Amino acid sequence: MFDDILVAIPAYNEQKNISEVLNEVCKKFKYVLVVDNNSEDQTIKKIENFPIFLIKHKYNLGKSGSMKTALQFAKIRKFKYLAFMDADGQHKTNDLIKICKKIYDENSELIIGYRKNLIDLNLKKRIGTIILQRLFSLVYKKKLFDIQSGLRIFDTSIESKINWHSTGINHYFADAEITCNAVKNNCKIDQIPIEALSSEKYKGMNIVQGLYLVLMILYWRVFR
Ligand SMILES: Nc1nc2c(ncn2[C@@H]2O[C@H](COP(=O)(O)OP(=O)(O)OP(=O)(O)O)[C@@H](O)[C@H]2O)c(=O)[nH]1
Ligand SMILES: [Mg+2]
Repeated sequence: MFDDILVAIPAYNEQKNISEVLNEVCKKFKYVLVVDNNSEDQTIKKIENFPIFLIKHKYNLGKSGSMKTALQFAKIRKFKYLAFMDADGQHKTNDLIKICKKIYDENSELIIGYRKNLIDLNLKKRIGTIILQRLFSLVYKKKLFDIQSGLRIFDTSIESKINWHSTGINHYFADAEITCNAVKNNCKIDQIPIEALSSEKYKGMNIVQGLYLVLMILYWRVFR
């Protein structure tokens, strides 16, 4: 099972979390790729004994760049599906399994794991997520609960439909851009609830990035 799925984990300075994440994921998935984004800590050392694919960026290309690398690798190795999960321990392997099963069952093109425990997020993040969700529904005429969730899986054949450009300071926006492009191009999308750990130690977007994302959501709707 899951032999046609590549699980990609973009990682940047995750020495504290990456071993635990890989411990769980490698038990359930045969093909796991870590894209190290030129980490300055011991991330690489922590993963050297795991049976995974590893690509190391010589320069930091942002999360978006790591996702591009993963997609290129998945296409070259002919994986039908590409799943993403974060390296910081916020996503659970059980939820990864759920989105993978769902894409098999529903024959969807994109499955997004949405954080159902928004209540656990701090007030700033909760309000930000709700505003984004409302704006998205209004502009794209589709109800999705968590457009920028990092836990997702898609069929690699939709590559040209979801092609994302977020780089530089908005390198966090790739997930949201993929979602917007997929909706605009009528991809078959489903979503399922997931747990997502959140605490003060997690950085998240600041208010300026949040406002920037709002503008980008409008821009993608009009110009893509
Ligand atoms: N910050 C950052 N993260 C990267 C980069 N490249 C890959 N990542 C990984 O991208 C994932 C998500 O990054 P986070 O900074 O946790 O962003 P987030 O999960 O949206 O925000 P939080 O909820 O605050 O954790 C993590 O697994 C990072 O290791 C990068 O260049 N910068
Ligand atoms: Mg995180």
